Amino acid sequence: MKTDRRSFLSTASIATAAFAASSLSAKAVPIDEKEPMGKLTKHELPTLPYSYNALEPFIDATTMEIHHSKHHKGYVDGLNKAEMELAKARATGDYSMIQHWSKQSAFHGGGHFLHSLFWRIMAPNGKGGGGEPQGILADKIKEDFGSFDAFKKQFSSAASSVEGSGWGLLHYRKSDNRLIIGQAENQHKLSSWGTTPILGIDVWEHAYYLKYQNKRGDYVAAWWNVVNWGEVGKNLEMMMK
Ligand code: MN3
Repeated sequence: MKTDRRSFLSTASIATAAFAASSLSAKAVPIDEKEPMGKLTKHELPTLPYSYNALEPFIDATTMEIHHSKHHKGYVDGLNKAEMELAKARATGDYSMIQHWSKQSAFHGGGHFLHSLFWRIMAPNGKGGGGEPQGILADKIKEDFGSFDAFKKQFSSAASSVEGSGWGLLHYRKSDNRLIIGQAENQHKLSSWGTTPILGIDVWEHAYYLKYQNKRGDYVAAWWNVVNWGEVGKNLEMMMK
């Protein structure tokens, strides 16, 4: 049977896939309904809800442009490639590369998910970005961390101290209805099960090095000025349902 990319993509009936708290751009593409390989999703780079220079002076335009158009694009392409290769393995029964493509899928899939979240939970300072959370999110932060200041200190510490490349994350854990601060190394390691990120800061050097060089703590401190608390609150309320 044919396994080239065109044959996978040509018979497209298009559906939008919503992915937890993040609005990932994706089209579900059936490969061939007669074949047992299942569906392929064509993941796409989401457009930013603001211009590349909108987060200045806290995050510079060049960093934003490279980060979105090159780095995030790379994760989208990598995830599409990994899922294609896994579909090919199902088609051919050749699983000799299963470990490699499973790892690639987790790495690039984590990258696509977290960057899609990252862009959405930021906004220009004073136009949705900065300030403090309101409403249910504000109450939940106070309940689970004691105060907004205590939350902010723990989150800043977690983000600043990620070993190597990774993320500082605020997760919602539905099983006991609470917020948890965590770290991720790369895009996916250290993840805990049963939690969904509702806020995250990318602390890979590509996210800040042009402007902040080695001063990751300064970048984390500046980043609070562009956090879109309204969006984070929506993510929380969606997960609490
Ligand atoms: Mn990044």
